[in-house]
Amino acid sequence: QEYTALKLKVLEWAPTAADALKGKIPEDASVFLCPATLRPETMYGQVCCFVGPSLTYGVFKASEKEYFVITERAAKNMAYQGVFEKEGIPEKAADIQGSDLIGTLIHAPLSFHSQVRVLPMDSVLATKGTGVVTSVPSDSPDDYAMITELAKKPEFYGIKKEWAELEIVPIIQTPTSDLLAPHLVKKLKIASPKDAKQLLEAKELAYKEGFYQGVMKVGEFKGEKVEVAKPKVRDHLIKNKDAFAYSEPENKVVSRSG
Ligand code: ZZB
Repeated sequence: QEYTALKLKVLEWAPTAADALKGKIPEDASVFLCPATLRPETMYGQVCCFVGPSLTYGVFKASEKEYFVITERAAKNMAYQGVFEKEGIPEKAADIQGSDLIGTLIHAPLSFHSQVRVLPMDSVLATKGTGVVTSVPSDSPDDYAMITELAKKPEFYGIKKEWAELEIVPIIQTPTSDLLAPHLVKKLKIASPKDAKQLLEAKELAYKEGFYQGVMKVGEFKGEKVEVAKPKVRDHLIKNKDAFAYSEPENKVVSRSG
C-alpha cells in the first residue's frame, strides 16, 4: 500500500500530553502527528485527527528539529524508507498513550480548518498505516459516523463539543452528492460507528464513486477529475514538506523479520 503520510504540526499539547512528554523533546523541535491516507485530494476537508485512545504511540526523531508521533511499527517501516535522517533503527524520544493526546491542537495542511483537534476513535487499527488517521467526514463514511457520535456524546468521550462541530465543507462533486459520506451514511441507515458491516460497504462505495466519478470542487485543482487531481495534490503536499511517501509492506514483512 502506497500511502501519503501527512505532517500535522502540534500547536498546543493537551495538558496530559504536555505532562507525559515533559523534558523528553527539545524545546525548539517541531512535533507532528503523521496520519497515513489514501485520499490526499480530500485534505481540504480535514476536521480533526483520530488516534486510538488505548494505543501506545512513540515520538520518533525524524531529524534534529522534527519528531513524528506514530506507532512503533510504522516507525520501523519508515526507518527503512529513508523517511528519517538516520537509516535503520528509529530513535524514540518518548512513549505516549493515545488517550493522553486527545485535545491536542494541530495544524492541518490544506484544510479549510487550519487548526483542528486530536480526537478519539476506538476502531483505529494499530496494525495499519501509522495508527493516526486524519478525518474527512465529507468523503469518509467512517469519519462522518465517528464525528457525529463525538458531537452527540462529548462528555462520554471526554472532549469539548465544539471540537467535533467544525463545518463539513463539500470538496468533491459526484453524480449523487457533494457530501458523499453523509449521503451514504443516511442511505445505508448507519446509526453509529458500531455499524461495521454497513460502514465497510459505504467505504467501498465512496472509494469507487469518489475516484471514478468525482470532480474537485475546491482547491488548486478545482474542476479537475479526482483521478487526475489526486497525484497532483499529493505532489504539492510533498513538495511543500507537508507530507511524505510511506509504503506499507503488504504481508507483514516487519514482524516476520523480527
Ligand atoms: C483520509 C481519508 C479521506 C481516508 C477519505 C479515506 C477516505 P483502507 O481504505 O481501509 O485501505 N486509515 C488509515 N490508517 C488507519 C488505521 N490505522 N485504522 C483505521 N483507519 C485507518 O485504509 C485507508 C484509509 O483508512 C485511510 O485513508 C485512512 O482514512 C484510514 F475521504 O484518510 B483515509 C472512502 C474512504 N474515504
